[in-house]
Amino acid sequence: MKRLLSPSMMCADFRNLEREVRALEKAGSDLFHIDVMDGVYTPNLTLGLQDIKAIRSLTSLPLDAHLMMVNPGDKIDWFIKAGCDIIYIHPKADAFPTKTLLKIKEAGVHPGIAINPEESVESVREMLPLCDDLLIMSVHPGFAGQKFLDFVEPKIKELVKLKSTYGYTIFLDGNCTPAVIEKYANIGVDGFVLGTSALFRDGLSYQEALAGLR
Ligand code: S6P
Ligand code: MG
Repeated sequence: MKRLLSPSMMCADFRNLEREVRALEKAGSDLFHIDVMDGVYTPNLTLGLQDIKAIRSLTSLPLDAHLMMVNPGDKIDWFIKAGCDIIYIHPKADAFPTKTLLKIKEAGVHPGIAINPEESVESVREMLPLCDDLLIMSVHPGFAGQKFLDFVEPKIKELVKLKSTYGYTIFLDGNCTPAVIEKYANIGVDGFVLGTSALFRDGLSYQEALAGLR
């Protein structure tokens, strides 16, 4: 099965966004991961609507927006209109997460949830039938360059087992090194967010890095 590779755009060189998007697309990216942090839900402030619109204007590849913000339901129309193809919310940041997921679906966009390291399968069970995509966090949301939290492994395996029941696609986000990608692709994870651990690092071109990860 093809591994889906999604560069994390917060790690890209924003001095020349157009060059980055074109180079990543040419190198074989499958989609673009866009981390939206509001400085309230997360101890960091990153990309926003203007960045999404700029990236949207540069590529027709799918955009997956990872909303790390409080009350995403209130603002979901913004992200739908900006042209996102997958929208992940953090369920605990939303008063009515299932309402938001249904709204995303109704708009013809793929709904997804991001599951933090300390959140169990049970805590999101009701949402699984409503999701097209799951983003399993292997670090705490907020920063690139963190260490992989090994205790998430049993949860990843449990959610992989439930794939045939619910039909979702699973992405892993956080410290996805080449070794992590190899290991979890073999277990059944479909896609990986690529940050400083596998793609945005010195020594390898995007072309070489992505070819290696395939
Ligand atoms: C973290 C964020 C992620 C990071 C990505 C960075 O809050 O959701 O998408 O951008 O994990 O990757 P790396 O390889 O630097 O950990
Ligand atoms: Mg992310």
